[in-house]
Amino acid sequence: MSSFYVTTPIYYVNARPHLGHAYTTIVADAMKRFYRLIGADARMLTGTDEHGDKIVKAATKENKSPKEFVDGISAEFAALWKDLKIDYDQFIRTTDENHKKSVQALLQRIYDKGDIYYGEYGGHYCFGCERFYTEKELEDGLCPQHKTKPEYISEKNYFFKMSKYQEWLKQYILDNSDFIRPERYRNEVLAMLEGNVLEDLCISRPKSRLEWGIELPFDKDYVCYVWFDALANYISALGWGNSGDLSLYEKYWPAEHLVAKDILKPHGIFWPTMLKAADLPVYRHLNVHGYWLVKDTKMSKSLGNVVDPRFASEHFGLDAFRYFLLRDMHFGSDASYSEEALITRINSDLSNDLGNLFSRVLSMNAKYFEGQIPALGDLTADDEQIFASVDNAAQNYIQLFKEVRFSYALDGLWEPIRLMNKYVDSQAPWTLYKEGKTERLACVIRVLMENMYKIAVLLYPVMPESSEKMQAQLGKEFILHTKLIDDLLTCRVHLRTGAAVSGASNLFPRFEKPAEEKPADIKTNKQGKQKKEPAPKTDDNTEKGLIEFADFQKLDLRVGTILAAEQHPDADKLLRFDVDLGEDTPRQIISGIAEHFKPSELVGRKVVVVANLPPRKLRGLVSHGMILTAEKEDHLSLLDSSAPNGAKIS
Ligand code: ME8
Repeated sequence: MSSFYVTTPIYYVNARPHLGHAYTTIVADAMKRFYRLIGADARMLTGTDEHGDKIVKAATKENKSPKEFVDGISAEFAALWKDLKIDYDQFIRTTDENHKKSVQALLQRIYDKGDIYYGEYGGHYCFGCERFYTEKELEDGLCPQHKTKPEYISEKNYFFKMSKYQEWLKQYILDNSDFIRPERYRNEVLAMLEGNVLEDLCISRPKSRLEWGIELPFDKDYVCYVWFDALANYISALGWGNSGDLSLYEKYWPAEHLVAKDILKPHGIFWPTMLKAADLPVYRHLNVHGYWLVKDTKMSKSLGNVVDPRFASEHFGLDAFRYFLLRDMHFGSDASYSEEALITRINSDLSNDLGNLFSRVLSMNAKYFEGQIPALGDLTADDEQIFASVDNAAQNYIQLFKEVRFSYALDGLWEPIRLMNKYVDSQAPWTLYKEGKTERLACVIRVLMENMYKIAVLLYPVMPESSEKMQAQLGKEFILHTKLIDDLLTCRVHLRTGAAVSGASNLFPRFEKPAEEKPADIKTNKQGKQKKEPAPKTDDNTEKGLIEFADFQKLDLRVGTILAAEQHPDADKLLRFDVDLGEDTPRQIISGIAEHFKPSELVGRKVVVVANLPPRKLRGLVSHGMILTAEKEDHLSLLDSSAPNGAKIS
């Protein structure tokens, strides 16, 4: 059985996980599931990158030791992957003892080979990127990523002779056209290698400046540069250089790496040259994707537009969210995230096309054949066209998935889905039924079911739970085995005549577009469907302005602390808050109190929050609750409480 090994970047633990991290991890999960589906022994690695200046700074800001701090955020990543049902095999942390041993083994090996030397270096160091920049790389003297002025640092350090491998790397990329893909990133790396530009890489930091790192095996006064340490995770996770047991390494290396464009250079240049210097085979592919933007702007904490993947997946359904991410981003290019785009995609592709097909066919089958799979008869040209269209789409889908062109793969799969809906209309089973043409009716329904089954199986990597559900609705249990995909592509019949199938199907509920501003009469139910509030009953109590105790009990009032406060980017009267309500992640709350308070004076204040209001969009930002205030003679105060965060007021 062939093997397959996909990796995500190991994420920095200086920030909480967001949509961008979730995207790469979901893609890796979909790739692992895809390779399992086509019969490979697939493995997935993710984890956290925990050393370096950045982390020390973030920990100091929260008055925590680096270890205490990294444990907390690393656990948040792991918890998110659990909620998003990511099927990874291993979660590596660069503070793991085994990883440290590997990094030291790799350093020692390259040192022994003579490719690491000691020298003096002066350069422009960006603390955000944790790397030195050359004069040429700076833009107007600023770091191109962070737009901040780097610090000029001069010190003695260890260097990896990266320049020695420049020509080899260039030739390797030229000889292997999809080593780095899509092509634009291959070209970017080739451009970085034009001329004699590659400098040696500074791979140490003196302990006098930074202690939070892995000690160099050949000089205890230095720790390893965080990128050298981090990149090694891809092999240390397989036991290379730490366990003596190389079975995982031998089985799974070389890897299929997944990263976004921000870390192209370390993965496209540092890593292959490090591997080459250590006489190890380079990775199979570097798959580079673009950035998720929000309203064409980079997500950033200060803009308050950071998308919470947990909320989106809970609200819209995990599979629908996964489908959207893989379908709407053309792998390699940037894509724009918005709830409107997500809802449009769900309603058109999932509810209208796929969901509708399942629901129509299964309910007709319940009506015409008492929910049992009817027999396939003689096929007409129209029937053949359906089989051919699904088979053709399936072949393309598999090829495109291998080429990490997920959006095209899915787009292609939707052609037969739409064709099947048209086939239902043109074959008009209801007329066949009325006219008593039972054999033809049976054949039409069976043609549909067989092909719906194929689509359901193919969708497993993207929508695993829905795929299993669709197969179950067609009377099939999903069991992965090495011949599954070959059978699917070569056999026409997979279902059993007479088997009982589901009589109905409601796979993907429709969503209404979020209303802007004050939708006071709108409530959201569990599936996120919006419904009108019933008109209030006017009884005696309501006339007197009294409410029932049961009505009061509906309010979920909670104590919280404001962690961050800032002006709403698009509205003078609104402020944006992150409020800690004792939950896993702080809540974003938008409140119209900008005329009464300065954001800076609110940070750290205790507040009372209505915690069970439906999410509501205010000038583009979603508010997950309401901060209570008290007003007298135009003076607004916050409701204070000394109770702990999350305490319920009753
Ligand atoms: O760079 N859109 O960690 P990191 C899409 N520790 N993907 C995004 C994104 C966005 N807006 N924002 C982040 C590091 N990502 C290093 C990696 S690997 C040996 C060391 C994803 O926490 C994307 O995968 O900054 C990107 O490459 C990664 O998060 C950067 O994560």
